[in-house]
Amino acid sequence: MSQQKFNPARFDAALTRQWQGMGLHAASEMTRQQWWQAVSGAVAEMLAALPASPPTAGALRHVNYLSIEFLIGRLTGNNLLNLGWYQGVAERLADWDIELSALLEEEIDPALGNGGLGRLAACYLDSMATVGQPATGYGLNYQYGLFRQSFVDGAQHEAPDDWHRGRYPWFRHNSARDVDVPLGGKLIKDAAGLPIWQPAVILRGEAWDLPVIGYLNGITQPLRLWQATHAHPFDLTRFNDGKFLQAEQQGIDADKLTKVLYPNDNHEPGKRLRLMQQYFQCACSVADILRRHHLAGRTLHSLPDHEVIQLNDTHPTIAIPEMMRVLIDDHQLSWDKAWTITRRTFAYTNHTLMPEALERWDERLVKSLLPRHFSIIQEINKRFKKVVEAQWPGDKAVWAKLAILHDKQVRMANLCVVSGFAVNGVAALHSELVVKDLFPEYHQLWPTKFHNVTNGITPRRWLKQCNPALSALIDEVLQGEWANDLACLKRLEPLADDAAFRQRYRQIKQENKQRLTAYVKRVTGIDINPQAIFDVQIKRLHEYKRQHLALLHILSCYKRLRDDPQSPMAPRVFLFGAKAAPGYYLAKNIIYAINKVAEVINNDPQVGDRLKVVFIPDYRITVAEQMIPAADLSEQISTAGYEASGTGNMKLALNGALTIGTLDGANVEIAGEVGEENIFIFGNTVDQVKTLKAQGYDPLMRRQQDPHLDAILTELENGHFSQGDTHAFDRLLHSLTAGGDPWLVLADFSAYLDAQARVEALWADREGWTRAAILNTARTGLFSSDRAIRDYQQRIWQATR
Ligand code: 26W
Repeated sequence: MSQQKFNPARFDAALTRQWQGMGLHAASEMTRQQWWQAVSGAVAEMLAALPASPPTAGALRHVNYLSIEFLIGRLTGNNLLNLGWYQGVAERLADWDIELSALLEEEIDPALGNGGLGRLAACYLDSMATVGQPATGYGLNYQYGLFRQSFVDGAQHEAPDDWHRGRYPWFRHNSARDVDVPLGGKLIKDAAGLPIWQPAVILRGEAWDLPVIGYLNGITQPLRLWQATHAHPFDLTRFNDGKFLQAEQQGIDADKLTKVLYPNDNHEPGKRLRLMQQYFQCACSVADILRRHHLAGRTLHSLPDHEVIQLNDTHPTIAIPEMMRVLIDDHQLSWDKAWTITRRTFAYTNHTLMPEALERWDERLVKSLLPRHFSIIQEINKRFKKVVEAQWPGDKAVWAKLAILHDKQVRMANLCVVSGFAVNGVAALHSELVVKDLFPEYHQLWPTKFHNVTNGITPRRWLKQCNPALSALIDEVLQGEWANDLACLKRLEPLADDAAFRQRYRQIKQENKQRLTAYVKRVTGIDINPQAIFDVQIKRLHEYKRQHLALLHILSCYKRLRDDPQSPMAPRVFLFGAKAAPGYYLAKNIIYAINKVAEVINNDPQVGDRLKVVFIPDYRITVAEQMIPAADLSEQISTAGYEASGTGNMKLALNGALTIGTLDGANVEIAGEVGEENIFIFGNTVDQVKTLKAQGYDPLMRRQQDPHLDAILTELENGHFSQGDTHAFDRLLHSLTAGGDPWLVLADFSAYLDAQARVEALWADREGWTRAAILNTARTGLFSSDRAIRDYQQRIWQATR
């Protein structure tokens, strides 16, 4: 299939229908927001009228990407770019004196995810459509996305993000795909002793589709987001036989089910509503997959030949027992047949090693909401126990690790590994640790089940769209398409030695910095110096990501400046973007500390514009798109072994920021690609972290031995940055000292300062810095999500198994 040309006459007609539908008499009556609605609605209508994408190409399995989050960001600009219609639409709008790029700012950013995992899902959909991998994304249509963040006297405040999904022009309610989903109730036995599930309530899942558009190839595939309502709301029979009342008694309320995205990252508090969300998403998706399979006239046995279900972390694990239930109870398959099909259909991606992030559900909760699924999990567990017993006879310790049901809990990751045909980590180092530290015994049982697929990012959004000036320069010198063939950026390498090219590259970075400077002024009122190093740390707020290590560096710079006002320090702007989970008090205290330190530094006349600290509020995809092209330095400073991959690191390097980072996640591979002279690596390695912890690491000793560090911490303690309040940063300080510094912030502090000194030295050599930045762009083509999807195709989704 090939690209569909933009048809201006059709666009005009569709646009007219849009403003007429608003009850207006002329296009000129539209407000700017209405213009955005109308243009998006018109393009969505034209898209819907295009011929359907070709059916599943012969050898490729259809990928069903199940994810509880899809952090898609604004769609209108991206869709126009992928359709190749951006110029055409811009020109039509110019006739009305409307500037397309300004209009795109009207779009609310659909924030249906927390962080990396959700954004990765969005990049993968983009790439699957682009490389021609048939796929459907399945998620939930939350009414409230990730909370809106603001700062009140430096402290994070959360407000609901009601993103008006009801009026989002890209949505299509595909009512033919709506499904009914049972929930709650009890298990009884039929005459033959077979279990029958009598659910308490039937919910309706409405299929709300967003188009995922391949890059210039005419392919459109759905992202299907389920939205819960009551099934048959006016069905009196059901009302009279007590179904609604029963549902109410069990606390099941369809209207609440898809109301809100849980603002959790790496921690699952075991909430009943969250489990209901997970099940609802899985039940709707499994029903839809099977319906598609039946409609194609295929037998159930051939399901794994045509379909694969990729689980984006463990959140959609309940799809496994749901598939078993449907095959056994609704289609009367034997256990063995159902198990063979299920085992060949599911694959699982792990995104984190942190124990608190590995989902576990109380048995009682699972049993009360999903009695039939619980009995299926028990059976899987029982049968698996025999496998373990055969391999490790009598070894209770091994079973305690491998069991799916343990300690009155259901361990979702174990269920995934036992039931799926593939398990993968998301960067080379992470995949190695998945095997060595997390699942060594499973690996012994099934060595070929384990894979690595290093994450990737879509170059369409993360270069072409967010950095148009650099894209135009690349267009000019490469003279060909690169946005779907990112490896060819390698051809830029020789230009790193070309002074004229360096000048142009630097000029683009400078303009991007100026743009960000204006944005910072608009949203924070702070003036920053666009000539300074833009030092950027953007990611969820978490101890392991160590925004507090960056804070210590800021304090160190500030102290140096005060101790020696003549110090030759390069001017720097520290830019942060991060949300903290609302119940994660230490993370919130770190935000507070950064904001309080910022207040003092930014208002110190002695400092002037040599140091500025800016915490940009409400970090989200749209803000990332402004910050990434303007960054000089990319902070990737997690404690080694804890950042599974990182993807911001890839976006920043591709846009020519140099990385300062630990040997963690994909940083290792980025270093391998860009070359060690073009990246600032520091700090304890995974093995050193393990050794330190085993030896009994003592942060207080570090403090005693390092007077500079001690002075900095003392200033945080003594109220210098908090108007005399000596308790303002208690949580943070406790964790760094008496709390044992679990993330080894103090252990890496001096190595971090040394690396920052290397940053300064290279910055002083403008040409050398620009050269390294160009090489970062040229050498990060590997991190395209197109490559990642091809890795999944080759290593995991192969047509036949
Ligand atoms: C509520 C429980 C929970 C547990 C884990 C919520 C969310 C998670 C995710 C695994 C958190 C997450 O986003 N992980 C990130 O995934 C990215 C994509 O693979 C990686 O690049 C990041 O390193 C990883 O932290």
